Amino acid sequence: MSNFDELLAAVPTGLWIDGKQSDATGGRTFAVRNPATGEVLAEVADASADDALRALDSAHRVQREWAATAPRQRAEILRAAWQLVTDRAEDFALLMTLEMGKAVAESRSEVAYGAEFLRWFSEEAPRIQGRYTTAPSGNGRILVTKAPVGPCLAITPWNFPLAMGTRKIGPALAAGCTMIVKPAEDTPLTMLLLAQVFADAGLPEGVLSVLPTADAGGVSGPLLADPRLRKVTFTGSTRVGKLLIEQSAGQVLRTSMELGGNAPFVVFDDADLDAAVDGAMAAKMRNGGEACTAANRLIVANAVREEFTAKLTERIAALTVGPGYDEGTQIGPLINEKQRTSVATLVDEAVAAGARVRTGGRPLDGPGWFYEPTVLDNVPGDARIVAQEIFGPVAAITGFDTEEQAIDAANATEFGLAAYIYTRSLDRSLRVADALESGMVGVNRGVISDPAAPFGGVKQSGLGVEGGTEGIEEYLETKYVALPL
Ligand code: TXE
Repeated sequence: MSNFDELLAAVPTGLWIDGKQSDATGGRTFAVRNPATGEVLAEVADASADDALRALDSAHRVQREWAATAPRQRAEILRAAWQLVTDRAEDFALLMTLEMGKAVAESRSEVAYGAEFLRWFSEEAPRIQGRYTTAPSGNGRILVTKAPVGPCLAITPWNFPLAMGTRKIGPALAAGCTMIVKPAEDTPLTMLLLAQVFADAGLPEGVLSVLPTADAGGVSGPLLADPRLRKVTFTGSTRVGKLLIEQSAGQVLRTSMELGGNAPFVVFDDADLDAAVDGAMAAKMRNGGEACTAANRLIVANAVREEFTAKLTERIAALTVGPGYDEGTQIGPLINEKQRTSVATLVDEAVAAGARVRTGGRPLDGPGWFYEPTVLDNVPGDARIVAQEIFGPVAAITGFDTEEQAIDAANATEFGLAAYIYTRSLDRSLRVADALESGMVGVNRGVISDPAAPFGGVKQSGLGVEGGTEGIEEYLETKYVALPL
């Protein structure tokens, strides 16, 4: 662990307020653990409601000045932060693997992906534009400008500890908003290191705060009730998203919600099956299945179902499971005991209802929250594993006969984030993509996230999008100024 110890010793463990670390009220701390061993990695400051208001004082104090900073200067700070994250990619990757568990190769990809939101939005900052036109009546001119929303709160999950932060921080800072981040209690270290990197990149004090806490609601509640906060942006469960929407009503806060998914992965009988298996491996097993875009339901044409299932089973059974920091590891542990129990229960229930285990199907003994990579076939349509997010390395396969049945099955969920279709027919891919009730559709592609594309869901998967030219709009208000002719 020696290089890990060195890395951990260099990461801030205090609250990040006013451009520096500070203790939490009363010196309270909480433990961050390595999910591969259960060992404590660090004791981190545990923010209270008072600490939250201290961060908001600071964000509010500098908001106007930050909004007035030249877009080019905001862009240069974001670009410098991208460069520093890129220079320290290996530190970020190891740190994420330590606190989140994922295979270090996946952490490295996340660093590149997560950092790119900073570079992408650095390029968007100087391109914020309004419009100017003559009223059709000829009675005046219309000036439409864009203004930053104001101080924002970001609540981020543990599954992508860097990227779920940067895709909120990037557009917020580019737009001229200040931001307070409440990282997930399982993975606060990555965000604290990012805060330090932003300070090194020249970000003025107070523009970005980070509040680790073991009491998420105790920190977010007072912030959402304070009229100085103008927006909350959240990635996490639909349950907590709904709660935050309710709590946002008091101040009529703007909200962006990236909530749970239940992605269908539809394989038609004309698909290139090897490509579909590759795609399913990426869409299902990436990040150990702990992704909101994960292929939750593999819906496969009955004509090719056995061939597809056999090929996928062979690949999944061959995955190497272990601590993420062992270079050969492909699947790390789940984040914590609660998540592993949740995965195990969904699998056990499905099997009791008639699903067939093709490989895996059990938690692994020993320390850490490991679960065997699993394939389930013949999953009954009414099993809970089909209705809710699995968030683990479990592929659940069902069959269909007609295109209409496939579309109906794909849409039979209250969620609507990602969907995937595999077919060689261009007509079918466009027809089905139109019919799917989801914010994103991958056609013959198992990985769709891209900082240059709008990421977001419909139905109970959320509100708003992150990334792309659209992503910055979430942090801008539209203002109309009426002028005489
Ligand atoms: O999520 P929570 P959990 C889904 C996935 C997973 C399930 C539960 O299905 O199995 O959610 O995971 C903060 N007020 N996703 O329990 O609780 C919390 O501290 C304010 C999908 O980890 O939603 C963390 O920062 N904040 C997802 C964040 O919410 C609260 C990613 C997410 O945690 C809070 C993660 C409260 N009362 C889980 N309670 C995705 N969309 O990618 C918790 N939080």
